[in-house]
Amino acid sequence: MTVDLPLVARGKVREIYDAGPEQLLLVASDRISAYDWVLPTPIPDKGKVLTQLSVWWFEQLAPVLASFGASHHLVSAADVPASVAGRAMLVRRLEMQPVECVARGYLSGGGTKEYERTGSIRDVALPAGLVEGSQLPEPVFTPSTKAEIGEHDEPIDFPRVVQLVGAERAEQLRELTLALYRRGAEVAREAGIVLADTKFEFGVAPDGGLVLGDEVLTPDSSRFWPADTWSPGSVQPSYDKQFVRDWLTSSGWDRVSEPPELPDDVVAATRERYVTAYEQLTGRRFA
Ligand code: Q0Z
Repeated sequence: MTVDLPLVARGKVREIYDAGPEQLLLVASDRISAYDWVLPTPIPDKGKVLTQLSVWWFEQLAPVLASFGASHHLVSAADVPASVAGRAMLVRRLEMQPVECVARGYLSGGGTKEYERTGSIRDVALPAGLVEGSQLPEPVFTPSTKAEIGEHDEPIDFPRVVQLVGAERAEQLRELTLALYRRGAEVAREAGIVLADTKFEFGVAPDGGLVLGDEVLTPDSSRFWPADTWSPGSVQPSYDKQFVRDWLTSSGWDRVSEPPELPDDVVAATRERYVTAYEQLTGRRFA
């Protein structure tokens, strides 16, 4: 999986390359992360499934974006180097906004902690009695800022978003994030998947227009739960990573030392989950 372009950035499971003054190449690997580690065992086709899912979502979300006078960064998933065919997107180079735009429709993880401490999430008061996994009365915008490498993103409140990007842009980010989440959750629910929450990243084009960037509505940027077993009151099984988490937990791994290799059956079952998610959501066959 070698690309003859200058490397711009490397994430846990993806790389970005310089594809000229106006474009970047985003490449999704088959690496998988769990419990803040990148595992030594790749999941075959994971990068292709996630890239193709993102491409499909960009098409689905185009009308929502257009209704806000915005667009997405995808230029082409076809016109990419042969070595990364299927797992790469050529995108517009943007000035990325320093805010991670998270929308939550269900209580989970950090959202549950915040609710238990304050009875609200960010500026939004919530009814009593919600539990891990509960659907929220309305989706909530819960922005964060990108932390230093190795740290978790830091939750921020709306006034902080205004400080970072200005009042007009902040409002546009919040309303567009919620509109994209609502549409994504509706489509996912029809495919038997609960979209508990998701993170969008936006950039600004040279003409000042707001542009949806990065990957969108993949299991790596979102919490996907199987709808048929959704049952508030405990931590919900992850649609994609549950076999991996269960196996790691039962392996005796301490989460401090280097993680062990995954067995073949866990790899195969996990690959199947990614492919099934893609096929159920898109109605397309993964090839
Ligand atoms: C996205 C990231 C990844 C590591 C920068 N269209 C764009 N223009 C400018 N910058 C970005 C994008 Cl998408 C951009 N990231 C996130 C992605 C590996 C970090 F593949 N960083």
